[in-house]
Amino acid sequence: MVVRAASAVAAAGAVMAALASASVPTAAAEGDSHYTARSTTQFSPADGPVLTKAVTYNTKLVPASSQVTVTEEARTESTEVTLEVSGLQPNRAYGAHVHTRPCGRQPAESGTHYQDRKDPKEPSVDPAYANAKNEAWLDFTTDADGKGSAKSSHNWHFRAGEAQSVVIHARRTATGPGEAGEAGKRVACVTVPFGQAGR
Ligand SMILES: [Cu+2]
Repeated sequence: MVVRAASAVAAAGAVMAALASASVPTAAAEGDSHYTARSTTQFSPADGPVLTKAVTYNTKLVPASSQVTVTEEARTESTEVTLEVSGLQPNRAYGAHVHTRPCGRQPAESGTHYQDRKDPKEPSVDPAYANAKNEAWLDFTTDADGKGSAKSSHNWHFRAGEAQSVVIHARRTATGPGEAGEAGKRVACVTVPFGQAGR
C-alpha cells in the first residue's frame, strides 16, 4: 500500500493536467459511421515545470486552472467541433481556431490554421481560403460567469495528423482581405488529435 501511495502522488500532476479524456467510437446507425472524441483539460502556464496538454500564454485573459473541453464529432458526411471554456474573463469576445501543430511553450509552435483547401500563399490572409468554411473557426463570447462555447460544422474531415490543436486568441477573427483569419495574439492553446475517426 505504501508503494501505491507513492506512485499515486507522483501521478497527481499528470492527473491534474488531464482531468478527463475519452475517445468513444459510437455505434453506427444505418451505415452512417459516427465517431466522437471529447477531452476536458485545465489550462496551465506555458512556462510551468511541465508542458501540459492545455497551456495559457496570458494568465489574465486565460487564467491558470480555467477549463476547456473540445469535442470532435465525425460522421460520414460531416465533422462538428465544439469548444467549451469556463473560468475566463466575463463578457469578453475571443477568437479561436483549429491549428495544424500541437501546442508548445511558444505560442507560434501551434502552426497555421488548418485549411481544407490549402492556400498556396503563407501567411494565408486571403478570404478565399481564410474563412469559416475552409477553416474551423470557434470564436466565442463569454457570459457574466466567464463561460463560453462555440461550434463549427463542415462537410469535410480533418486529414489525420494535420489538425492538432485549438488556439484561443485575444480578439474576434477578422474576415476582410489582407487580414482574414487574424485574431490578435495567441493567448492559450489545447492539444487535440483531430481526424482519427475510422483510421
Ligand atoms: Cu488561430
